[in-house]
Amino acid sequence: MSRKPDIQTMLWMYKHMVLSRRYEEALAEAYLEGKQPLFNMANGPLPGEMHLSNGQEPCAVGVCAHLLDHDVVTATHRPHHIAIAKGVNLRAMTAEIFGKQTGLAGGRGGHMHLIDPAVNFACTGIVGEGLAPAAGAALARKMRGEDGIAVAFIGEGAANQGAFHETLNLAAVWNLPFVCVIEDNSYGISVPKGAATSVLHNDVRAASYGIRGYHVEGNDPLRIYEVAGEAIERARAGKGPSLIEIETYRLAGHFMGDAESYRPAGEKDALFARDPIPKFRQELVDAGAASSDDLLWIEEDAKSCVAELIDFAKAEAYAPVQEALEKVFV
Ligand SMILES: Cc1ncc(C[n+]2csc(CCOP(=O)(O)OP(=O)(O)O)c2C)c(N)n1
Ligand SMILES: [Mg+2]
Repeated sequence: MSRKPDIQTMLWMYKHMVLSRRYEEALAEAYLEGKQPLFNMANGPLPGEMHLSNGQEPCAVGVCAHLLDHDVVTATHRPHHIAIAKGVNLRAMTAEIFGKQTGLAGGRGGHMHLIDPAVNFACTGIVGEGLAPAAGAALARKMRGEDGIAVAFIGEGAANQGAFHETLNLAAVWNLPFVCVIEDNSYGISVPKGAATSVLHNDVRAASYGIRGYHVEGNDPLRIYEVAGEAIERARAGKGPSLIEIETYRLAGHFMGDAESYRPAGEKDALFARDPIPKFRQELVDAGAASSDDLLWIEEDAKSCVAELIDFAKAEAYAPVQEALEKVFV
């Protein structure tokens, strides 16, 4: 049932991993403007928290490579890699992150609240909050007899929220075209998974709801692609929801400014040694899927695309102060 991606898809996956990484590097640089030497989160062009997803790119591309614009994706407070892989409008997304009025939500949402109806993508800073709306979207598609499935990305910490269990229960009862993807990066802020979750892998929880559970090791985009392909194909065929837990890792802190003192000595070095981007690049070369020209072009294209996005967003205008309370709950 599951299958490996063709060369075009592999290149698409690699390209979006590189774009995501360069995008977050540029955001990190802009984030630190005005925040040094003393780190003050309120300063600079990007005030507030910033959660980077570097290291977790394989999860986004391995799943989103199977999705179409009309499929719904909800994501988390760590959304950039998923938004990029889902095809969110990057100019409007970057303007949103910089708080500008041409942003996806008029600059009111910031980096944790990106919404792009054109590709059915939304994310939220509330842990576990994307689950029920994604299942609701799946229910709507089923009731209307429309094509399309819904995927909720969450962190492993969110699998301990009530919304996780309630959503999986109803998704199973209603046999929804729904896939829950858990990005297990081992930590919820500073809390290791084992201190918050009674089972080693959350996919075993799928059995409680009578749905299919998958566990993916290795942070490997190709393996994720295969497993997600099977789950998504089942959802499209009316065979019901599934749960995929992917072992991944974040190369950065929980948010920028995190001292990461909770990590065991040597953990960061070990993670960087397993960085999925150079690993995938080598696999593409070994498989004859990419020439050095292809790889150079992908790298250069990502860099110039990101530079253009940041310049664009910085130059955009903020919403007028008198409109600050419009389009928000007060
Ligand atoms: C309902 C809710 N509770 C607590 C928080 C504070 N909070 C933000 S991120 C986070 C940890 C989330 O961990 P996980 O789901 O594993 O995602 P990760 O940050 O590892 O990507 C917490 C507790 C929140 N935003 N929402
Ligand atoms: Mg986590």
